[in-house]
Amino acid sequence: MLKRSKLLLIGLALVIVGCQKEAPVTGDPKPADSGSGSGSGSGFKIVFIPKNTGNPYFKDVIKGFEDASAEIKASFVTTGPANGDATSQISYIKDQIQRGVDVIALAANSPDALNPVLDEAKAKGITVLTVDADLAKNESHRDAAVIPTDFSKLGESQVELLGSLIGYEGPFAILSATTDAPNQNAWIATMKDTLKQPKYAKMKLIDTVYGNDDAEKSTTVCEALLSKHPDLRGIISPTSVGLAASAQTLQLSGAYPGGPHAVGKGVQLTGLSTPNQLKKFVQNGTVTSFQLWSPRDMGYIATYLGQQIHSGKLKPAEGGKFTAGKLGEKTFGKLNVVAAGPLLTFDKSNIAKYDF
Ligand code: RAM
Repeated sequence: MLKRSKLLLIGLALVIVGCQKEAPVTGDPKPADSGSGSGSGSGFKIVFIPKNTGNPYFKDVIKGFEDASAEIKASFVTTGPANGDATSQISYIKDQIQRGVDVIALAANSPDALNPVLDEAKAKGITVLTVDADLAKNESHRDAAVIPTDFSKLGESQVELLGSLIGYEGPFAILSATTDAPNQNAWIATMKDTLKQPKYAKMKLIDTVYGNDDAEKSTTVCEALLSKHPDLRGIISPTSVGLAASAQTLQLSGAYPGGPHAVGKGVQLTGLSTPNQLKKFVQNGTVTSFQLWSPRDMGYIATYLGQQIHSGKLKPAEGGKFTAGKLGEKTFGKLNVVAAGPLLTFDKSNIAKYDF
């Protein structure tokens, strides 16, 4: 264990150095069409507020907004807080109300802390969409939601994936985003339900920790998990930041299956992240497989949806349909939720063909 702790310390130092190389993060609004000269012809203004800035996952969501905004000649900007705290988006939403945008799309950091400011936006005639993370049990404070995939199946898919990697047996932990994150909390709840099925009776969830969608914090909590539970068989990290940081930590610790410091069969790490962030860890054997969807499609669909609701052409209602540009017809589910696309599973056999 001593060796593992020392390696973890070296790992932390490397991860911090790695993080510092990232592009500087700014909370200033960024026009999507800057430089291209296109995308603002219609006067229709849409803003996307991610959970936090500097997360590659949201950069892909933003690309989708940019693609669709260029097609419909909307003026798109993105702005957001540096961290994913429950209340961190409030001042950004207020600023956008002041700017007089037509649509505010946001990945919510809290299921309920934003209710008053979103009501203020709606009262001013702004269409409010949640994208990626919805307002669980507070859906009346937005007009519609675009979620990445069918959430009812996600928790089960993640547990099944880890189960298949560890022979459906052994202690495992969850390394999540923030304690308030509505999407991660919904998935964790369905993971816990799934564990009640007899098939998973020998898998024991022994710890749930939070890396706040921050690479450094995720590294620290992953290191702590590895040293606190030497018999750990698996980690599910259903956050793109958490999974990438954990993969780096696990690689440096050597505790992955077949690694130089693996205890028994080693730790299987899985969860949700972008293929580009995880590619090297899958190719070098630290991670066997993990999942995600297309973040870009979500932003693309939300742009078309926001425009059609705002223009009055579309009234969201369960079973109702609309056309999202090149992605074709989409249907509202319960509570005006639109699921963007399928859940994808990545491993050595297919990861090279994905670039996002
Ligand atoms: C992080 C965020 C986001 C989630 C992905 C999988 O980027 O928490 O909300 O959908 O991970």
